[in-house]
Amino acid sequence: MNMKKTFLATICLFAGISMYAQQIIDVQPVPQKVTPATQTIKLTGTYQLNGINEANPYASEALKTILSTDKSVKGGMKIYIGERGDKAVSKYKKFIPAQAEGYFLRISPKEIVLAGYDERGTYYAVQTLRQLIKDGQLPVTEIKDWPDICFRGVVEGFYGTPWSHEARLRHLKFYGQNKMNTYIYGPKDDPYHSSPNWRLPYPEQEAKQIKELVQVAKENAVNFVWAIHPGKDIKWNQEDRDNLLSKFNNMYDLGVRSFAVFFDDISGEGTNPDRQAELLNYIDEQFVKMKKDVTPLIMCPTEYNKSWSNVKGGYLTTLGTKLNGSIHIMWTGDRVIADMYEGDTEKGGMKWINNLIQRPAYVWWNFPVSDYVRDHLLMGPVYGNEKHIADMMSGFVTNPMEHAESSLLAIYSVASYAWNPDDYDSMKAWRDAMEAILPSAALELETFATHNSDLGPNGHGYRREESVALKPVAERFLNDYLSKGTYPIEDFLKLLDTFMQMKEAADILMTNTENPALISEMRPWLIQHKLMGELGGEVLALANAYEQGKQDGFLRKYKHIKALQQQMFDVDQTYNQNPYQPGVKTAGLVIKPLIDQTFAKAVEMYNNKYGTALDGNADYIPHTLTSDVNQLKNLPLRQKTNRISVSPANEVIKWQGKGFITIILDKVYPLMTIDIDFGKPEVTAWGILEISTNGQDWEKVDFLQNKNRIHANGEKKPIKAIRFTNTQNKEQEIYMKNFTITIEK
Ligand code: 14T
Repeated sequence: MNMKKTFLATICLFAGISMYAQQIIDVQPVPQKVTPATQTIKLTGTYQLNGINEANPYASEALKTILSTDKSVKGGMKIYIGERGDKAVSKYKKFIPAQAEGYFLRISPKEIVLAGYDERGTYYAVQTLRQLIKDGQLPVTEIKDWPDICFRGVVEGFYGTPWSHEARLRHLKFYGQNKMNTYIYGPKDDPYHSSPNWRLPYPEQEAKQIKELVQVAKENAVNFVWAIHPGKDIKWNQEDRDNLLSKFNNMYDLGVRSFAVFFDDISGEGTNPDRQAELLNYIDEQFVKMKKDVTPLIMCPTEYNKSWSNVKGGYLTTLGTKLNGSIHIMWTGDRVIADMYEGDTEKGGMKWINNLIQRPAYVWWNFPVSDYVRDHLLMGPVYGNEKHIADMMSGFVTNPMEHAESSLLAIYSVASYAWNPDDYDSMKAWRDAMEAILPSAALELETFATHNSDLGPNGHGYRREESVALKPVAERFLNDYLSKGTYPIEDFLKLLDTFMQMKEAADILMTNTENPALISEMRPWLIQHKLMGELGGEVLALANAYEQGKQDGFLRKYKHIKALQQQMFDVDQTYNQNPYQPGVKTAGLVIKPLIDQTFAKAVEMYNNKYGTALDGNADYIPHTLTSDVNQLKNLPLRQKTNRISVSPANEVIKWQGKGFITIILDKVYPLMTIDIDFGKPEVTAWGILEISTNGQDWEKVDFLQNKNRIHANGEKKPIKAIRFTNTQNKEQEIYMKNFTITIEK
């Protein structure tokens, strides 16, 4: 520093200003326009608060909390807060971006200005200010900011245990802090949301909680959207119209001012688009527009993704032409689980759907929802949605996991994406999120999350990257090891370090007390993760013992590895025992295959050299599934003791004429029973069940069907394969609810 600068810095210090090379303005979501800061100011502790009583009261409240004072002191640091049109900020009117929810924030040695385009804007200005305070200092800067997507938030729309009331309260606060303005309440398992009770008012206790949620949402600048799911049994008559309106009025009395009607996941009469449109327009005209303070309706169509829609059938076109222009239509993309892209009107993407529905779609993004891969925790970075498509959607909401606290990781990134997609940085948002959720162990959380992001094979075919930095190392190591039985020492050491880090991170997280709700959700996966790290280390030690020619050392490690594998199996069989995808899977994409293959190779080499017959199998499933039915062929197989089953899917499966599904066992077993549930009666009319002893010659099996359940007795016949075929030429629509083979082991 030269003399002049020192002098200046000294003066600044006295004035409570300090000079910095260039302050980094670190705000999430990334603001649209920021002037870089070259100096900071110190918060003085006394403030002259101008406009505090006219501004959005929740913004004022938040400001007072941030400053830890509600006193306005003459001569204190000058703060101006308010909305465009308020006296306190009238001088700054021309700086306020003309955008809904936009704001102008100025921090200068003279004053702090928080000027919103509207009430939300002011609230967001305060949230930005909150993020900028570091160690009692503020950067001198000007920010002009606004959201690129109108509605940003979360739809609690998954199957499984709905979030607790406490979790929802915590979430609403988090949304406000991260500039999300929407929470759509639509848990599939709330009977008052769906059939049979959608017509009835909530019981007292639930009503009270919803009232509280609405209030807390309001305090945090969030629209609480209450969704109804009436399509399973709705009658298209005046009585049910009245029922629906009276339920909405009921919810209105609890404070709800935003509404949605979901027609997803139904069949029969309820799916009629003309009727749906008539009903929605009726609600729009008789309720939404009459009330004046109710926000535009949102609807989820029956054909809510491209793969399920039949354009010729005209469902979406009908909604597009008939639904009032103000009604939003939700959309999950080209498939149930899909990322958003611009596309075109022919092939798919945003343009495709917007063209049909004649308005920008309201995106329902099915990530990180894990209700179809419940043995996985999805904690990886949020990526995949294109950046330049903000003006092609009216909203962007994420459907999260039933694990509320763990979902905040992805929600944080979605908040960042939906506010300013152009400046969204997936990795930065992900790391910042960990800092926000678990500051005391953000690095350990990153280690854990790095290896808990992929979903594993699943019926929707949606996958995520995992263990990205390690992947090239793992590939090189495996390549060498499997082909030559040797490995580069650097790779060995890098892997060893990774396995150690996994163990450390798991231990540190398991004992963390900063965020007990998060840790308790993660606990089964933490236990499994620690074992995986340990297993990895021991498999490397095994490889090393072989290389060194240490037979005793090898056998010792081998024994330990078998014990660790058994423990991991036990964890998988003990924790998270839901009926869909029970168990606990971690690090499944890169690390587990690496460990398993290294183990198998080391054991194989050992067996060859010493003439032993040690078992080098890890826990992979030895049986295989084949099918020419698209929606069946990727369904994973599972084995639990002596029961081998096809992983069930939620969706309607279109099973073409002559289509088959075959399960081939690794060897011949005595067959005990076969149990199938395709969610349909009278399957005999179109399908046959066959077994084979050699995988080539087939024998028909008679089965009994009771309602939807099919049961066949195997009489301990030796079998190698089982097959079910649609013998007709006609397509069948079924559900894969259950397909289980019980063998004698
Ligand atoms: F309404 C929708 F936009 C939607 O996505 N609905 C469900 C949602 O509740 C669920 O959490 C999500 C992920 O599984 O996907 C939809 O659920 C399904 C998916 C299916 F394939 C419901 C039925 C299905 F057949």
